[in-house]
Amino acid sequence: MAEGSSVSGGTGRIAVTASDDVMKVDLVRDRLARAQRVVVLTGAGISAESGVPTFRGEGGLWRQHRALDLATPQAFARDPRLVWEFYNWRREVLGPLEPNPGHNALVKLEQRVPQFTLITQNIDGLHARAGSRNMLELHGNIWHVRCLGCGKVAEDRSVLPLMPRCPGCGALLRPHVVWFGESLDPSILSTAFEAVQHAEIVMVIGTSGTVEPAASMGMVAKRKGACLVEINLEPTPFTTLYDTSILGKSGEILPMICESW
Ligand code: BJW
Ligand code: ZN
Repeated sequence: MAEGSSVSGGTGRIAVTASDDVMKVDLVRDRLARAQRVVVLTGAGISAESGVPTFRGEGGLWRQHRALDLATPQAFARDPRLVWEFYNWRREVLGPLEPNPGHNALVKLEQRVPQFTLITQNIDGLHARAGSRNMLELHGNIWHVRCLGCGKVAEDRSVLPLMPRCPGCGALLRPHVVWFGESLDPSILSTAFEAVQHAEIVMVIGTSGTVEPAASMGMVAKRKGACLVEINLEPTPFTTLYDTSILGKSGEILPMICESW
């Protein structure tokens, strides 16, 4: 946690001291210990301490391209080789990376909470590697491919040729991830919103809160009366909405919250 760091409040800037943060950690831990239904929503920030570049931070560039410009159906239609080259590079970067203490703390939390749902926007598969079970991958998984012809989805952890083909029908394969303007899997999305609407506590961790529909989940939970907790390195557009916002690294804060019950 950043001692003496500050967060933008509704009426100006409020100093956050280390002792405030300790109190917030204690408060969140107590609430979690009593909760029956908890949802955790994660974004790229939770994997940052494993070495995964975030999208809107300094690591958001590949060669001269913005990562977000390549994560579109238009980019794939225009130049599938380039987009596959980009995803192959990401597979090479992600392959050796390990879950960090933040991922591991959420596994412990899942074991203690009667109804626990982890909703992640990440495609890196690190939550599953850590051992999280009841998990919804909103934006797909980089280790899965989907055939543009027959629609078959398959796991494939190799670095692929630049124009990989479906062994069944011969059509082009694409990464099984959700690009801008594409719909999320309706059954995953409805399960996620169902969990959010029934949660007593929703923790939003390491996401800039800029991408819909995940960005609205906190708001939906708030309207239903849930207690909202944010963990992020910096304030987000939703910080003032949250009941508790803890500024710092998820890999340091989550173990404090989840591992000392
Ligand atoms: C740390 C940390 C540490 C760092 N500890 N914290 C309504 C209004 C306006 C637009 C739309 C709308 N509904 C839909 C849209 C369009 C669009 C959208 O939201 N656009 C916005 C930009 C405005 N949404 C979509 O297109 C979605 N589809 C959809 O809704 O379909 C229906 C529809 C379509 C069109 C119109 C209307 C309806 C699909 C979204 C798919 C997103 N895909 C990507 C790429 C996935 C594949 C890939 O990875 O290659 O998903 S984009 C990218 O952003 C990726 C991420 O999952 C997602 C979110 O990013 P995230 O995780 O928040 O990362 P960052 O980098 O932004 O933030 C990291 C945070 O961590 C920062 O805050 C740091 O401070 C923090 N941090 N280290 C704690 N150690
Ligand atoms: Zn096929």
